[in-house]
Amino acid sequence: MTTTFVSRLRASEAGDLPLRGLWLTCLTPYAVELADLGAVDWLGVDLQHGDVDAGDLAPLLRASPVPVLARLAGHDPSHVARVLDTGVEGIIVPAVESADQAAALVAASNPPPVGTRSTGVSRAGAFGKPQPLLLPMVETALGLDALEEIAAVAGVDGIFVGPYDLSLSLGASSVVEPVVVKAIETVVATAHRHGLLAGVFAGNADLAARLPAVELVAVDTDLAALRAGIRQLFGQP
Ligand code: 3PY
Ligand code: MG
Repeated sequence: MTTTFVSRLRASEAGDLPLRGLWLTCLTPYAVELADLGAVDWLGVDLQHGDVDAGDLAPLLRASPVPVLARLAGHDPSHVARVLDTGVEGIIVPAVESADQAAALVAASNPPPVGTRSTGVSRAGAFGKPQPLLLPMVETALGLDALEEIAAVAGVDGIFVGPYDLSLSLGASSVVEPVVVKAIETVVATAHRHGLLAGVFAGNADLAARLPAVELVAVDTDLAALRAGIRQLFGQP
């Protein structure tokens, strides 16, 4: 892990602010190029929800002035490889619930001898980082139960929390219920104890104010930013 982005992430463990990302669900490369992303540290391109597909990644990467992480649609090894082939800085993988799943993701992300990822002509070959980050998401009760084992899998770089799915899975009515905030604290403390990065999707100012120190925070979505900007422009409360 030798990229500037990763060095900045590591440095942020020493007490700097987290690197703050915008979660991209619908913006086109044209909009990314022209939006003012001066205060944004990274883009999290969401391939699970929203309107963006793996085929949109290469143009988004060309347009983005900041590092791009992709949140995958699932665990399928061919999807993992195809996304990594675009040259993203890392992948955030939804709902990882066991060490076996985490190990399968390590295998899907790495060529032999570490894994089974095929090699071929790809954008990553020309522009990608040698070792993109692998960030499994813990966002279910099962994932919480398997947290120690997931964090201990060699090749996992960090754990990313999805508070919204986590709150549903824990039967909480909101992401700021104490049971959810406590679970987030546990995930972050466990990741750090294993020497891993920790990240959280916030999407809510009250939750952001309650978060423990982490390296990566996805502040909110592009859609939330658009809605807020349009409301503000038109003076809508
Ligand atoms: C969650 O909170 O469940 C997420 O996946 C964030 O996008
Ligand atoms: Mg989720």
